[in-house]
Amino acid sequence: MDQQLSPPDRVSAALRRAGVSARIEQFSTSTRTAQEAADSIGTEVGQIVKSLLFLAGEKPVLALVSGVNQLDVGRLASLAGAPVRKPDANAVRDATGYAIGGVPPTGFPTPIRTFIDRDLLQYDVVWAAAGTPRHVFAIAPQELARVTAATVVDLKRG
Ligand code: 5CA
Repeated sequence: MDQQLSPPDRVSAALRRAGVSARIEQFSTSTRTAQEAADSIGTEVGQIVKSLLFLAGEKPVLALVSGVNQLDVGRLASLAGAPVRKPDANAVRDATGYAIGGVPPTGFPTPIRTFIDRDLLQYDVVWAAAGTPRHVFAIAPQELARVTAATVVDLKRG
């Protein structure tokens, strides 16, 4: 999908196709981790969306998790209906088209089954990666759930 476009432009195009007019912001400081993204943006870590890719058997599955939460991997496995494992960096790029630290919640070569952390829904706005470790976009969490066709679930450990 749109392989000739830059990673942020691919994310932007996917959002636009879904009817979302999100502005992608570029930072001179890192947004590679949830904490770094929160510091760069000047927002709460809880409002940062971690886009965590797993493999359920051979099928990619995506967990969108609040930056303050740790993913309950067992819970993801039961939702996916198969044991899940964390892919290596190459497998993440193969499935998503993006490198770790910039994996967005949408804009993939083929759709990925997605679950979203219920805790993200408490915020007016959340921030997700936009294809690189320096690009993010803001979106209402309900909109994020809609464009990713995500199932809203409790995904946190503990
Ligand atoms: N840009 C920020 C959010 S705006 C971001 O991408 N954060 S993240 O949490 O979604 O991405 C980092 C995640 O990538 C880590 O939590 C981890 O699950 C995964 N990761 C980091 N290093 C590796 C690795 N070597 N192999 C597989 N996954 C990794």
